[in-house]
Amino acid sequence: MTLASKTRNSNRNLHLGNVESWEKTDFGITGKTNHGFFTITVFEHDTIRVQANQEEAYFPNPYSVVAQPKHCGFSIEEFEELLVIKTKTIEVRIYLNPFHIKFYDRNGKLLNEDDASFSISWLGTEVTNYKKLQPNEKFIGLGEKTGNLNRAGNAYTNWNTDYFAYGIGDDPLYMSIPFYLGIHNQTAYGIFFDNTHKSVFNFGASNNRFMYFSAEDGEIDYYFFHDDGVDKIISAYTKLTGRMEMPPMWSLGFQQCRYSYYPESEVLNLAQTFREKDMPADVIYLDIHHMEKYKVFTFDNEKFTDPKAMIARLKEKGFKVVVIMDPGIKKEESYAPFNEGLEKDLFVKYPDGEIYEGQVWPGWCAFPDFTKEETRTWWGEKMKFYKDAGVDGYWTDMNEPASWGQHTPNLIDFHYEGELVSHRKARNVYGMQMAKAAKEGSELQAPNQRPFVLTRSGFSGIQRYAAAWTGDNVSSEEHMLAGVRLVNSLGLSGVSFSGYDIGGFAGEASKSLFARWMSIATFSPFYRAHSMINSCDSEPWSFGEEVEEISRNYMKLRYQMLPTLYSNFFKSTQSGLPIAKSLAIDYPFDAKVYEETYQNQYLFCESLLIAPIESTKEITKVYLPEGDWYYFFNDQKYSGNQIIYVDTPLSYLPVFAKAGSIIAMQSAISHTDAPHEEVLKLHIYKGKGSFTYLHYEDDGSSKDYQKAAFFKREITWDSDQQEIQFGAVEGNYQSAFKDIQLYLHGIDSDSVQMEDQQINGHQENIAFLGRLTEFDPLPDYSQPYYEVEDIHSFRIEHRSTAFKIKI
Ligand code: NBV
Repeated sequence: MTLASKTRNSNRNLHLGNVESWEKTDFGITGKTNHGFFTITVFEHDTIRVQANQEEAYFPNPYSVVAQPKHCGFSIEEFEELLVIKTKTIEVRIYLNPFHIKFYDRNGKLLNEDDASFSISWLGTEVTNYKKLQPNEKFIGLGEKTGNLNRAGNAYTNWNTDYFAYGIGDDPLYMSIPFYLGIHNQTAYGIFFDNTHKSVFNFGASNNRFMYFSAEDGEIDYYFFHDDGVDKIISAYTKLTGRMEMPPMWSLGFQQCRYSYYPESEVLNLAQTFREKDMPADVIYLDIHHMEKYKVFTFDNEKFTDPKAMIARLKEKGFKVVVIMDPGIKKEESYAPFNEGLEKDLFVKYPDGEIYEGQVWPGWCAFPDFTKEETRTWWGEKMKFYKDAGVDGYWTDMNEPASWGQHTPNLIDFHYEGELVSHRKARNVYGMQMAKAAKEGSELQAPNQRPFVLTRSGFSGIQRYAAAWTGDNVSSEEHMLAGVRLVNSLGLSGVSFSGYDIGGFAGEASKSLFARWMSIATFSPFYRAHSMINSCDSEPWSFGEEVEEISRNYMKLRYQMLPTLYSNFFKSTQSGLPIAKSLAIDYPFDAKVYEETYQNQYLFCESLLIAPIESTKEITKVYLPEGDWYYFFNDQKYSGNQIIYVDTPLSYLPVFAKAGSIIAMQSAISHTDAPHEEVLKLHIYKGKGSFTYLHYEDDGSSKDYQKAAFFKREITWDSDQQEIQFGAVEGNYQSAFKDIQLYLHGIDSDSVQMEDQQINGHQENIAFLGRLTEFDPLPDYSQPYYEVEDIHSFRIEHRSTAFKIKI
């Protein structure tokens, strides 16, 4: 028998082949090759979808994409062996023999091209798209992945995995986001590979020919994004997969967790200690010991005799409670959730109909099939149990799903919105669907209250349902910095609200490590300390007086920054851009930002450059990109495009304010609901030209902002006119601020003119170390470290009409 007459050899690469026929569709083209089928869809002017399969049907992931293709005007030209689709932003060249694609911008610059010989291929069921490596191409993103900011030369697997105490180079972790950006030749593009099977992204590891993305099974279904700017590409990706909704204000405050706080008296003491020590905080977590035998939807009545009364007392002190929810439902005859799940057919099953059981904390458990709507609704109804006790937020842990043994059998069935698929296709979306159930459950129980869900596992689109944290990190200097990269990478991949366990979950932090971690995390979107069972006390006062004072000062700074932080969260809900922004977003073509020494640096809330540094270092190099920068603690001005040395005693994290930015602050408060002084403190850092800060306020907790109950306005500094313009207010919510205090950084003036009113200012040592202010990062007994530059400051009345101030 000749090779050709045998059935196909699944151990040899099978290319999609030559195009045999094609036709136009409403949104692009579709066609047949000698080994399969393909469809190219113009989703938007900046977004092209490419699908290919061996059979004439596609089985798209129903979970990640929330947008529909839009008629945006495109053309199709036909040449010999080539079809060209043009939108106003992208040109797609589809070569017919053999099938391969090249993407160009509208100036004819090559963005991305298939390896012509292999482009889309199969090896057995494994499907791959091979893309030629471009000269000096950098790769960023891919969500929760360890390693360097630039992923070139490395490969990564997407397979959601419970990984206790992972190493800083280990992969895969808990969450998979198969979206990356390529940057080369002064241009950038993005690719989202929408296949939920275990997938691999190889950015030139072990070869110098191509990068590829492949999945164990399923089809090629990817979205190609291009526009001018990394920011616009992230916006296009999040337009497709959705953006976070406005979280409750309290979830931006400091959060304290431990595995686990109990009994009741310990939880109450913890809350009391925060208040007595004047350390602002908003949230206390109840980890798995709050349950009876680790059974979800129960309280251990010995440890917590009256959870409702306890939570009510915590609320009086300004604390919210977040409870953990693990997916495993204990197999126990008298346990209602188990019986209901059986009765209503809500659990994951073997193909012969028997319930799948795996072992987790409660022992042998059944697993709710969160890929089924009925299960998600049922789960949400069960959450009444927590709502009745006064719980405000939910923490979905172990939702990879994790189980002892870590090898869930692949044959088990998941509903997958009716498709009925195996674990191979469902695993990566399971955690996201549990988070969805928790979010919708919270909304079911309290319809006008914004939900807060924290998740460990997720997939593309998870940002619509939950904040994320980076799982079981370790108390080490390297982990602290790796956490920053993980959060920045999540931000590049659509997940704006994320953070890491401050102090490290596994192991024990040294005094200095904890202090430094607290200061870095002050500039993290999600701000929570957490530690492992049987580890030493890890509250911010547990490491001695100096660490306590440093922590307090940074915690207060966080609460002072809330107006800016909240406004930035709002911006992120609109743009999908992160709050902690890797420098690769604003400076993608600056090679320095990818260097190992500087790759951890990022912009927080657009205006502050944070340079995370180990607690053991007394001095560090910082790379200041293009522009001018003011050292945050004394206003010393530096020009950009240079490397500077900065002293880093424990109390001073290297932070620089960007020249050409406005940072809005308020007085320090003990929790987000506590009253402030009603003065909006606007710090204006002089830079070139004009720049705008979008200020946003609302009630911080309800959904009324969706019905215009917000206060939003642009505040612009115009260098040429030497004036600050307060734009018209949008929305019908009243600002919480009665006055505005202006702080002019780098602007020399001792009086300002507001309409016909002359306002005289004063020189003030407002930088954050002068003893005069509340944001002093230094412990009380230490000497000021820097000389503070004088800064002009003026108090004016806050108005809701548009107005200008002449400097
Ligand atoms: O629920 C206990 C822990 C939790 O504290 C941690 O944050 C999770 O990542 N959980 C994992 C289960 C076991 C950890 C060893």
